[in-house]
Amino acid sequence: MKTFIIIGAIILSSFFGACDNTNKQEQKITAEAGAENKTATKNQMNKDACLMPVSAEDSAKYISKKAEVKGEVENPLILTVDSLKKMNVATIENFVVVCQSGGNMKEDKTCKGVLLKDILEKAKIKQQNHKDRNFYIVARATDNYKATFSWAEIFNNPTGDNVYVLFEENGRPIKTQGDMILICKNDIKTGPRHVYWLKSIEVNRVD
Ligand SMILES: Nc1nc2c(c(=O)[nH]1)N[C@H]1C(S)=C(S)[C@@H](COP(=O)(O)O)O[C@H]1N2
Ligand SMILES: [Mo]
Repeated sequence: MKTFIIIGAIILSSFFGACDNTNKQEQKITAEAGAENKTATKNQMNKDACLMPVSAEDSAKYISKKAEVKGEVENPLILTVDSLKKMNVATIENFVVVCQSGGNMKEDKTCKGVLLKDILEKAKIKQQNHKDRNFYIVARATDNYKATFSWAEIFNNPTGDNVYVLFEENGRPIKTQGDMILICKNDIKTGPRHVYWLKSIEVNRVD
């Protein structure tokens, strides 16, 4: 009789144990679904934010006529459309801005700009020696939107031949996103490192 009771208790406890487990699994699945939903909502919100047209009022207050090149450089520069025109100007064809969410935001048949590499060579990064090459470069806009590049990307990688400061789109000066836009033509999604209202290019050394 005693044995039966013990066996019965074991069976019962394992049954409830299993139930408890199932419950936990269900809870976990519900939590995961919740997180996925949240990510989906967030993605949608990001997409909406990217698709939101910038009002004329906002662009008027954010437009920047100058872009400063500063930080760890020997010759700080102030870039303007006119100063860029005096440099080695390249024409870029069929440049498409693709948001991180996947949407096509803008297509330029043709645009004109100067390589960031040429600009930084003119500003001359303060390299103390051959191994002093851990710099990061921040392209910043007046609304504090920013994109980051590394020294190696610009000076020791094909990306260096794809990063431009634009001053003209489709044969016209850049108006609402003006005066200059920094782009990285070979990025998978070109939206994130497309910095309009460009106001500075800062060179920083990694400590
Ligand atoms: N200054 C600034 N640049 C920015 C942004 C911004 O909010 N401010 N948004 C970025 C995002 S998320 C995308 S997808 C593209 C959109 O470019 P478009 O406005 O030309 O379509 O610009 C990028 N550059
Ligand atoms: Mo975006």
